Amino acid sequence: MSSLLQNLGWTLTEQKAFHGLGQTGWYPARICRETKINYSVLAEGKGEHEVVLAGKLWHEAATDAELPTVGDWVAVDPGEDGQLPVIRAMLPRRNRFSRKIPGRSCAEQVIGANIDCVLVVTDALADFNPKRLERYLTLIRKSGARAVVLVNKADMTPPEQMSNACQCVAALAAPQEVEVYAVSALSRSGLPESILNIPVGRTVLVVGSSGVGKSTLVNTLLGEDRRETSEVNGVTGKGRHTTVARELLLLPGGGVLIDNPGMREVQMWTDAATLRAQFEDLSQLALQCRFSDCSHRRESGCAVRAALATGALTRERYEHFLRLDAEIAELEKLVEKRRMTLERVTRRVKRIVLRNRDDREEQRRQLSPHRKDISHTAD
Ligand SMILES: Nc1nc2c(ncn2[C@@H]2O[C@H](COP(=O)(O)OP(=O)(O)OP(=O)(O)O)[C@@H](O)[C@H]2O)c(=O)[nH]1
Ligand SMILES: [Mg+2]
Ligand SMILES: [Zn+2]
Repeated sequence: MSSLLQNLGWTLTEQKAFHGLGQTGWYPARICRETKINYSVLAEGKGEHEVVLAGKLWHEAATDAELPTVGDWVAVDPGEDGQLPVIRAMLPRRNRFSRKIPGRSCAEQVIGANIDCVLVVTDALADFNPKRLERYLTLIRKSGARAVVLVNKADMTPPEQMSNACQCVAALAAPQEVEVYAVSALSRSGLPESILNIPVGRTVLVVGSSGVGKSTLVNTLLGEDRRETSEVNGVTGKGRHTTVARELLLLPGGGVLIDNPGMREVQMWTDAATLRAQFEDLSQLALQCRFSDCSHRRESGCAVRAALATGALTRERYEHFLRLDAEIAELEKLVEKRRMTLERVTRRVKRIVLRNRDDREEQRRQLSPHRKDISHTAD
């Protein structure tokens, strides 16, 4: 078994899935970079190189979330001489860390695949935002990866502010669900052993807002300045979004890091069932309301409002519960809109394919006027 693949996290599970494809000419690789058009992968004996995605995979993916992304294991066909190798298959994902695509879409964006630990970097200064951190923790829980929060820039922050921020983060989840550290990515101080020495084959995904020090941390762990970093000017915002592309990097000790561009938004991608499930307890409680059609607003004998009165239910959660149906309706509208857009795009692509075929046939007919009926043999 090859050592580069093992360092990248290749296990018997991937080995079996790859062999299951039954293609002896293909080789396994892990995606380390993604541009608008192409991918870069790391593979045994070939190092990092550019590949393209087979059109078949692109067409078969029902959503963007099903397309390969950084961290995915793929099977690559070396292809013809002088042409780029082609990704022919994606191996099943162990897990993925996703958010909602920014903006009004409801679609899922996969930030990284096959992730053991998500490292959220923040500071105790301007970036500190418990609501956003809570959303990160929910998304990490959904991925099944380990959650670690680094409150960075300890060297330039008053100690009390650092410890307040750390306590606040720790209170956002159960103790076994999150580890929190006050650190300085610049000076290495405070970093836990599990991050300083990421075990061979383990993948750590680094996320957080722009300017919090993700790339600085990555450089510190790599022991070299591989990733560009830059000053943040709080007034002009200049220097923001220094990192523009996600990248998977192999550490000298064998672990794997994925550096990300800063995220402005961390929203849930979700469906109606998940939304409802969050309020399962309140739905149960609502069964005890005096009126079966209780709106939980002003009726007497309302069990939900009774819970609000005792403080068992917070006002925030109560209001969210009242908005639930509206939120689900809104979500379903967005899902429907995306479905229709996809259908339109598919129809357009089909039209173009057909038109191109007609053009080619027309050309062939002109070139060989004696052959009459080639339309059924073309393509
Ligand atoms: N004082 C201090 N400055 C830091 C620390 N970590 C990062 N910085 C500085 O913060 C600025 C931004 O750091 P980057 O590593 O570029 O931030 P980033 O999270 O990668 O930002 P994007 O790539 O835009 O998402 C740089 O000037 C770093 O030198 C730290 O621990 N202490
Ligand atoms: Mg960066
Ligand atoms: Zn009620």
